[in-house]
Amino acid sequence: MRYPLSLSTLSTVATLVVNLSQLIDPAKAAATASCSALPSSPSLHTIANVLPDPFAWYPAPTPSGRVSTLSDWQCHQSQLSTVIQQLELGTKPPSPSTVSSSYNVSGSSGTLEITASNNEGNISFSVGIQYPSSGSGPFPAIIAYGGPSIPIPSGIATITLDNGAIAAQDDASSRGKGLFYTLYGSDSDAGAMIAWAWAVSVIIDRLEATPDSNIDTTKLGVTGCSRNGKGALVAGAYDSRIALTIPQESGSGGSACWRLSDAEEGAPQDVQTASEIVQENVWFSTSFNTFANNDTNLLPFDHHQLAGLIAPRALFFIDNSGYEWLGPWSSWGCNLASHTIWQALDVPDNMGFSMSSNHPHCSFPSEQEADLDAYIGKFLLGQSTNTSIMSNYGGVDFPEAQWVNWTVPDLSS
Ligand code: MCU
Repeated sequence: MRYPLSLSTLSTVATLVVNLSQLIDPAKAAATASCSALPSSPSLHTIANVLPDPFAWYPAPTPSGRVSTLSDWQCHQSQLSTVIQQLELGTKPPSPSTVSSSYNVSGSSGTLEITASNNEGNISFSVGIQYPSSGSGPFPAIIAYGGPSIPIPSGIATITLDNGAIAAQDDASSRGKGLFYTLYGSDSDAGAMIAWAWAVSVIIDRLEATPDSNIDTTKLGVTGCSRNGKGALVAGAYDSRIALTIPQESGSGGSACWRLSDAEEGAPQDVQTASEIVQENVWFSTSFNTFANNDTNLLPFDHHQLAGLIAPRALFFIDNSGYEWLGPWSSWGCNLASHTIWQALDVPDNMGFSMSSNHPHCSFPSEQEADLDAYIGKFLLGQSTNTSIMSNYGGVDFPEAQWVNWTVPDLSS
C-alpha cells in the first residue's frame, strides 16, 4: 500500500538526493563502481507486522525484485549504508584532511593524542591504550566506548575512547555539542552515534600511520554497553576495518528492531521505542524524528539491516533478557532476522548472539563468557573456535515465521 506522504512533514525524506560519492567506506565504494545511483525521491511504503526483506532492492517494494548475486548484495549494502545515514543516523564525514597524532608509551600503557582540523576549527582528543602484560605484539585490540564492560581475554590490548567528548549524550539538550561539532558545525545532521563512528575511523587511520603503537589494525574489535553498545554497532557498520563488533545490551536503537520494539511495548511491558528514544537523547539524526514520531512502519529498513552492513565481517550481540526496557524479545527476533544475511553470504558463523538470563545491566554474566571467548578467539586471536552461537539462556520465545517471512538467497558468488 502506498503511504500518503506529506511533503511538509516528511521534507527530509522528500528531498532525498543520494550521492554515491558520499559513501564513507572506500572498500565498499570500490565494490560498487557499477552500482547505479539511488532514486532521488523514493516513495515510502508501509511495511507492517513483518520486518523488511533485507534482500529486496531499495526502496521496497519498488523496483520489484531481490538481490541474487554477491555483487548485487554489495551494491544493495552500499545503498543502505547511505539510506540509513540519511533517514536515521546522519552523515558520517570522511576523515578530515589535516590530522596528526603523537604517541607516547609508558610501561604497559600508551596514549595516542590526535589533532584534527578543517576550515571550521581545530580539535584534539586522546585515547588510552592498555597493552597485554606479556607478549611482544603487534597486538589485536578492542576499542571500547567509555572503557570495556566485558572481560577482555589476555593477549588483547584495550583502547578507551571517551565518546561523550566527541559528541555529548547527556540528554536531549546535547544536540550539536562535542568536539565533532567544532569541525562540522553545531547544525550538522550527524547524531551522536555517527559522530563517534567518525572518531573511531580517525583513530584507526592514526593507528595505521603509527606502527610504533604496536597494534595489529587487521585485528580490531569495537564494544560498548547500553547506549555505548548502540554506538558500537554503528561504528562496526561504518568502518570495514573493524574485524569484530561486540554491542553489549544495546537494546532499542541497537540490537533491537524498531518495529519489534513497538510491538513489544505496552502494558505490562515497558519497552523503549523510537518515539521515546528521540525525546530522550541525541543518538540519532533529527531526520529520524519523522519516522519515530509518526510511524516506524514507514522506514524502508530496520535494524537487522543496520547490523547487515557489517556482513560478512564478524558481529556478536550480547543481550540481557532480564532488562525489559531493552526490548529483549525485539532483540532476539531482530538478531534472528540479521542472521539470515550472514547465512545468505555463506558465513553463518560470523554472526552470533547470546541472550542471558536476568542480571544487572552491563555487568557481564559468567554464563556468556564461553560465547564471547569463542568470538574473540576466532576473529581477534586467530583461534579455531566454534562460533555457531545463538544462546538463549533467557528463554525468549519469538514467532520467527511471522516476522521473518523471506527466503534466504545464495549470495556467496
Ligand atoms: C540501553 O541504553 C540506554 C537506554 O536506551 C536509555 O533509555 C537509558 O536511559 O539508558 C540506557 C543506558 O545507556 O544505560 C547505561
